[in-house]
Amino acid sequence: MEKEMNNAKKPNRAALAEKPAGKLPNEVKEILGKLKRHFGKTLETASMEELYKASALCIRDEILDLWMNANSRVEKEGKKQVYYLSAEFLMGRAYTNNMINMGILEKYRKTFEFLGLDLNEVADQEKDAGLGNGGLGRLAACFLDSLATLELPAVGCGIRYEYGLFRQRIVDGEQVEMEDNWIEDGFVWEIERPDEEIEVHFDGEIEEVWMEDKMVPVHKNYTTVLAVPYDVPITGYQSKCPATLRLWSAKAKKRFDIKDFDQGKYFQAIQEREMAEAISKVLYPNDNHEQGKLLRLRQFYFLTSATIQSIVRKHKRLHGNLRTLPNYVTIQINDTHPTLAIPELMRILLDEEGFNWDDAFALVQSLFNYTNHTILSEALERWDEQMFKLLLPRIYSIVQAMNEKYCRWLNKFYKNDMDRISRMAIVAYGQIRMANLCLAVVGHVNGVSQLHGDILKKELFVDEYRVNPGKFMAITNGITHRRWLAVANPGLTQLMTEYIGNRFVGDYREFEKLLPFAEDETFLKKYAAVKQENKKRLAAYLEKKQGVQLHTDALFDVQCKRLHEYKRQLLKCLHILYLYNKLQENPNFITQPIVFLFAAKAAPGYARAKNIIRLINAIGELVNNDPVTRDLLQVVFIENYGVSSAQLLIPAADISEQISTAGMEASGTGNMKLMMNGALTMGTMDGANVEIYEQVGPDNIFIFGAREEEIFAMKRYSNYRPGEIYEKNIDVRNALTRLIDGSLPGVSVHQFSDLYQSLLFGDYNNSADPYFVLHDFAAYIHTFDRARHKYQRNPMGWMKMAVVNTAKSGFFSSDRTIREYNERIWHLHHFAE
Ligand code: 26W
Repeated sequence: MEKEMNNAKKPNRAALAEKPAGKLPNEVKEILGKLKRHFGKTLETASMEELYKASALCIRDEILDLWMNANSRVEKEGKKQVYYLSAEFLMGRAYTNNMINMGILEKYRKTFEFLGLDLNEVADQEKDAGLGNGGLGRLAACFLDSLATLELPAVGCGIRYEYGLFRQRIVDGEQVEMEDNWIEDGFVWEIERPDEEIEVHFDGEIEEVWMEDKMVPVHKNYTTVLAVPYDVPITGYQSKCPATLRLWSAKAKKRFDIKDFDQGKYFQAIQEREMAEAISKVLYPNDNHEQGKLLRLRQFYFLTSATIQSIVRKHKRLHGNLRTLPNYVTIQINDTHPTLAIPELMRILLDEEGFNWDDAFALVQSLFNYTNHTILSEALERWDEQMFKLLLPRIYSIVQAMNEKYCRWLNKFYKNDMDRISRMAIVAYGQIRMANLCLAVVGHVNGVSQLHGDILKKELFVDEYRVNPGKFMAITNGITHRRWLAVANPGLTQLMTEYIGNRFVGDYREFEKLLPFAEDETFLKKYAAVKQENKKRLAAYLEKKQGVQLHTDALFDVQCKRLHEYKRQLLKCLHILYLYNKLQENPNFITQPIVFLFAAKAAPGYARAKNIIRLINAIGELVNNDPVTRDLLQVVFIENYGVSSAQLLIPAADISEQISTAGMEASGTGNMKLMMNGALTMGTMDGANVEIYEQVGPDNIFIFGAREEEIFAMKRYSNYRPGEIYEKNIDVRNALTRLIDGSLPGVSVHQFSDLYQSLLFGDYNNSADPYFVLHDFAAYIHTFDRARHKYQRNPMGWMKMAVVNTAKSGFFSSDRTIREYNERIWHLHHFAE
């Protein structure tokens, strides 16, 4: 085959199609076979998309061999598995990633070369699986990659949303949301399992019925929704134990009773079908803001009931007795969204398996663990008690019973401190609080960075911490360096391989071997050249997608993440307005060209966040067109930020903006991706930034702004006065004034007055500048100045810092994170053991 391929000078699909099949390389023959069987096409007639699918199906075949073998061994040998329950899995594309993990990337690159095609172009046909909003969903995806790579038996369970997170367009500077029907043309990696369908019951009422010698609750008049699992094999690097992503899809139950179709019932039947199937229709696009919608509660019960029933069913088939379940299964709850798994398992144990309360509760306690991902109070999941009771009557009565026992137990500790106990209760003031339910039950509660873990103990869950300190821990997040380096940055991967070999792909500890080369000038030059190529790659993408021409010789400053006030995209906006103002006074105020790249989706209902997007685009129009600034400053908003655009954007960055108000970003994971790809962090001491600082040391990072304790104190004593900063600091005043004085093109003077107002005066439910933007403004300006001077005056010194960042980023591999979860919580054995 090698010879054949090398001989092919100018490959041409039409010419190849003429060739007798016997003469073709094996991979080509296989692709041809898939084209024929699945699409009735030949090489000549197939579209790029069909070529992508045909080749993906070939790759899938190779994966299926490993996966089926691993699954049967895990069952036969009774290996313990982790079930990672999550409402979101932000997977992105699988194609190139799978090829790297399977060690077949070069083989396929050559195959496509032989066909006269570029592998990257084929890979571009795949739609992103965007079944998540942001950090929490992407973390779940990185974890699956690491679980598979470390060969720890794992199943991720989620919802097969027909519509993922909306696609974002910018029209006249504003965000417009469009549907993401990612599954419309088929998803090649999944396998439907109709034989493992599960019934989930909603609504109705509970009746106590006398059975044998006791009263048993019986659920009557419920409505049934079928949950159909679709399994996706998740490869790991050189792994013989792929993980499984099991996504549940909702289906209406077929009506067999002809009487149901009597007059009148026909309409109702179809309506019920639509209601049932609405459950897995669409991912809620909110990030960090829970609205308590009925359909969302239905989604979460659907996910958790189907998952728990399938775990129970499988365990009974293999081992008979549910009392041994904790020897074979451990369950991680990704934030509170899948918390209903807890009362659902209680229900099955009590109502169907004859357990008494104490035995059932003990079993449940040893099975579940909970990860918290946010301390924002508006993100904490609470349900209206009446709504909950109507939708899930039996689950409600179990939660009530849990609450009673928990409060009684708390009363032993906090004697008659009713205020505190009602704050800690699961059910109170007409609401059901899911975080409190988790705290009352699970074995371990973890935060996602060291700082976040401390805040959980000292602030958010302080009362629970006093009762049960041993439960709390912090496990710092990570990212899979396969996707975020090997797939996203082939240039750097190749360079690293040249210098330290390729073992780092499977072993994150190898990253440090790069450290000595931070002193090696030849290496630094090559590293800089890779960065430059990545800037050009991004520029080509943006030119094609948005018709924008990037200044590729500039410093690239990148802020990419969900749009949220606490992440302070507004601080960046004020910074750019400040530079604009200074340049108006003095056109030589800076001489280093800077490109400011923003990428962010705002929740469709979050008006202020959407207005900040409008502001970014208005600032872009101002500075990109002003003759004084247009050669020095360029502001670009990248549309439709998601996993695939992140893979292009992150490797091109010089500066990584991580400027959240201290204490508010639980961890951040974009910060890790950017660091690994050699961007220097401009950051507050927040989330995992603190640990990036510890890894790279003060000389290789730019830290500024109020610390968490200071923010905490200002909030507590209500002594923060942004108005005083406005009075004293003329730069703040001038930047802010641009928001309301008609300087910004394309909008009315009133467009941004809400932003101005919120910073200086606050609004109906907030104090002025609740995220301390003005407080940190001066420190930010100062620190950014330091960074741009360094970049300009000593480019090789900058590259040296960048290399230190890459070399020290191994700690942030999710392989390290998963190892910690396993050692401290799950205790799974490696597949090979
Ligand atoms: C709509 C309600 C809602 C509430 C919270 C939706 C989504 C959430 C998530 C918990 C928000 C989230 O993604 N949190 C992020 O989790 C990441 C992974 O741990 C962290 O790195 C981020 O700091 C945190 O914001």
